[in-house]
Amino acid sequence: MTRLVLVLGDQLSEGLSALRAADKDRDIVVMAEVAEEAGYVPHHPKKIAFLFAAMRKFAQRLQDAGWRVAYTRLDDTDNSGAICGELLRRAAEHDATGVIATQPGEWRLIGALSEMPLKLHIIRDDRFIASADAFEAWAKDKKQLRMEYFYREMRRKTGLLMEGEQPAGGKWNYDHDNRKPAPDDVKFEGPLMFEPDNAVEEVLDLVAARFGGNFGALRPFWFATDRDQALAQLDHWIKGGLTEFGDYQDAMLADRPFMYHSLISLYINAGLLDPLEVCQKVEAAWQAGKAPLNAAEGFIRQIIGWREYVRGIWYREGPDYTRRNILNHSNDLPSMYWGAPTDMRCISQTVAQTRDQAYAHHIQRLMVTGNFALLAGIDPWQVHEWYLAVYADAYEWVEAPNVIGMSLFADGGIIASKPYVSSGNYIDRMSDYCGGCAYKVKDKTGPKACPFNLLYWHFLIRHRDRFSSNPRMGQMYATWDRMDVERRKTVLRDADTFLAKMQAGDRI
Ligand code: FAD
Ligand code: DLZ
Ligand code: SF4
Repeated sequence: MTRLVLVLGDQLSEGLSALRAADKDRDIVVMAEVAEEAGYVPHHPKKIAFLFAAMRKFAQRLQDAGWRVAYTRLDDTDNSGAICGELLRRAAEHDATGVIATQPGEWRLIGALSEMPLKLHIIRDDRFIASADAFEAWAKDKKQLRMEYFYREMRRKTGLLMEGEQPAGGKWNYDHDNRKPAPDDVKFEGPLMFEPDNAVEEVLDLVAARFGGNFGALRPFWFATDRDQALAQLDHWIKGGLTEFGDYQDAMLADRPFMYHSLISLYINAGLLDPLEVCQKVEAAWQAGKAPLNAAEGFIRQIIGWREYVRGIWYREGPDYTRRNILNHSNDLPSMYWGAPTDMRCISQTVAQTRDQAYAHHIQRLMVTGNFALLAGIDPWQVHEWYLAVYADAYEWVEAPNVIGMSLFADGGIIASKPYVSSGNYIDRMSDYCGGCAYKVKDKTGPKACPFNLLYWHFLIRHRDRFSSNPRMGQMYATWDRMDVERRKTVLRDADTFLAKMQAGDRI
């Protein structure tokens, strides 16, 4: 009997568990560009184009390898508009009895698939190193799920950067050597930019016609759209960017959006690169003396540590995670997140870069747009939808723990032991944004005061009951308490004025 093998847009791996479980001679691979997936948030046009182009090329690759592929293009007249609709249509067409699928990375889709009137066999996505069971076994008796300890398990499990039972160089974590302030210049030229071929051009025309109104610049389009190109980007970065990656991981420069970052998350998340192969290549570069240990360790930690950890949290916390809002924040997302003019240079730079590239690096996401959203009390659901839409690497399994948990503390501290909040000082130290800003980072009160300076205290005071007993935050409250009473009143009053302006939709 024929079965259908579902391959989603972020499952473009030849070794996908669903493909391994299927039979080339009798089963049919189903791939579909559908309005529902392209529209559940207003995805950045570059993200949609990347996925459609990569899906088309992957389908061809499967066909070349002997698979029968039923591929639906977005503009096919009989396109039902949804993954489940396409499965039902293909099942009727081919008289198929059931569906094999690798577990999707969004609860929304897991729910929809399980309600379909077809026999469904969902298989674990073993592109992740830790299975849900392994994560649960690690998590179950712990009061706090700290990434660092999980990461050590992953090091032992993979053998990456291990010397027998011991971590290479004697330390598990070299972050102490990382996180230097922004350098004057960046020696790495940035990611490889691929010229669109005819197949990509065809997709770009389609996306321009159907999604041209979404936030984000479609062109110039330069993403890799197949595995060979993605591998070329990885090798290019290992040669040129890895050495300095650790040192300047957290630094931001207005005219260098990519700094020393690898720009591979979108390729790993879509399945074009395998996380373990990426780490093994980085380890090999260190072993060959081509990269320092602090850079190799820092990078490998992001992948087998953070990436695996957030996936584990996403699955463990379940479908309601994206609705968490422990701090009861309810302000609307300001229009500056969608490109409306703002006087805050750090935000306007990060948003402009996001609009142009569907990319911002970790610290821009965490300490600029995330930090502001948290301090300004923005509704986490709206923030979540924004991040899910605007970044080319965003899928719920990775975006939600980073946004709801790490950035907004809306999960009550499952991921972060304290909220990632800072005044303008941090941004000033790590970037060149503040120099050209209409606000003054040194001003703590008054009309020119950096909004981060005002909102930082406003946030801490709003949530004093929750955070003052946190051992890592006591110092912040002690500083506040030592401040002159009048000054404290002025800070809170100016913060209120700023928030009222923001709420009224005025330019901030
Ligand atoms: P590099 O800086 O070169 O890092 C190397 C790799 O490590 C990345 O490619 C990625 O695979 C992995 N990585 C690093 N940090 C994380 C992390 N916190 N979680 C998971 N993987 C990580 N990453 C996504 O892939 N998709 C998202 O939707 C996403 N949303 C985020 C939202 C917020 C608020 C924050 C703070 C972080 C988010 N991240 C997300 C994590 C991180 O910002 C991106 O993985 C990274 O910026 C991708 O760029 P890069 O490939 O150049 O990464
Ligand atoms: C993000 C996305 C988009 C924009 N379009 C499609 C699509 O048309 N077809 C498809 O199979 N997948 C798409 N995706 C990725 C899915 O949304 C993703 O597989 C799920 O959200 C699970 O992570
Ligand atoms: Fe951002 Fe404040 Fe610096 Fe302006 S002064 S760039 S608002 S941190």
